[in-house]
Amino acid sequence: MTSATPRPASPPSALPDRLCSLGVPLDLSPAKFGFLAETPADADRASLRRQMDDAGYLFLRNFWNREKVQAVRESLTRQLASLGFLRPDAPSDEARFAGRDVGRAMGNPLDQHDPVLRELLFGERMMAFFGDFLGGPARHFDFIWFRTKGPGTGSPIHCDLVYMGRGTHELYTVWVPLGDIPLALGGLLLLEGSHRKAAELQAYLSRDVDTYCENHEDAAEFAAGRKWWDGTLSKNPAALQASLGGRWLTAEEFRLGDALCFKMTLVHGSLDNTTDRIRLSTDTRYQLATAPIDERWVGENPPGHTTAMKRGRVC
Ligand SMILES: O=C(O)CCC(=O)C(=O)O
Ligand SMILES: [Fe+2]
Repeated sequence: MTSATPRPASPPSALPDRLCSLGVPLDLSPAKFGFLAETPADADRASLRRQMDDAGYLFLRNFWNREKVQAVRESLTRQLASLGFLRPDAPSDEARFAGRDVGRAMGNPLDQHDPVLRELLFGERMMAFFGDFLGGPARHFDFIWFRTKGPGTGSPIHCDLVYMGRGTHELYTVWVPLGDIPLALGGLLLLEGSHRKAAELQAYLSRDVDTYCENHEDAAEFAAGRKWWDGTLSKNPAALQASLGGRWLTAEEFRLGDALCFKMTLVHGSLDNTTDRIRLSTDTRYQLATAPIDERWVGENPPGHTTAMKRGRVC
C-alpha cells in the first residue's frame, strides 16, 4: 500500500509549442503547466481520500479494461454516424467531424438510456468504487452529460457546483474519455489547487445557474428561461491562472479505460480540439445514497435546467 500522494509528473520534452484553451495560449513552462498525477492502482481507501483532499482529483488509469470501454465507444460512434455527424468516407471509429456540431450536453442527441453505456457508468465497478470511497451505499445522478466536441474551442472554465449544488456538496464528478485523447484532441484541463480557493471563489461558488434575483427588473425573463447565466467562471484561462495560481493540468494522453474523478469546487475546462475528429467523453456524478440529491438530475427523464427548476430569491 502506498502512503504518499504522488507528485504530478513533469512535462516531457514532447510538449507541443502551443496549446490553447478557449483560443488562449497556455504558458507551458513547468511552473504553469503539468500533467495529472496518476493514482496508484493499489491505493486503499485512506490514501484515495487523502489524495482527493490534497489534489482535488483522482486520476484512475485503467479503471476498466479497454475492450469494455471500446464497446461503449462503438455504440456512440454508431449513433453519431447514423445521425449524420461523422464523415461517411472514414471509419466511424475515427469519429471524423462532418461539419455540424452535435450539441451541448443538455440537447445532445445521443441515447441517455443506452444499456452498454449505463452499465459502464453505473455498473458494479463504479458503484462499488464509490461505496468504498464514500463509506456507504452510493447513488448516481441519472443524467449523463455527453461531450462530443468537434474542432474548435474547448469547454468554458467552471466549477460543477453551480450546476448541481442543490443536494449534498459531497458529490463527485467522473469524467470518462471514450477514446484515446492526445493533447491535440482537447481533453480535460484542471487548475491545480483550485479546490482550496473557497475564499477567492466564494461569490462564484455561492451561485446556482437556475436561481435568479426575483426583485430585479428582468426576473420574468430568467424565470421563463429566456435569460440564463451559463455558469462560466472565466473566458481566459491565463488570466484566471494569474489570479488564482496553480498549474493547468491535463494528461499527455487520456486513454480508453481511464476515469478522472474530481470535486465539485475544482476549476476545470478543456483544451481546444485542433484535429478534424470529434472528442468523445461523458461526465457523471456520484454521492452517498442517504444524502440529499439535486432533483434536477434524477428520474427517468431528469428535468435539468427547465423552467420548472428555476428559483427566485431576493438579492
Ligand atoms: O469534457 C469537457 O469538455 C467538460 C467536462 C466537464 O465539465 C466535467 O466533466 O464536469
Ligand atoms: Fe464540469
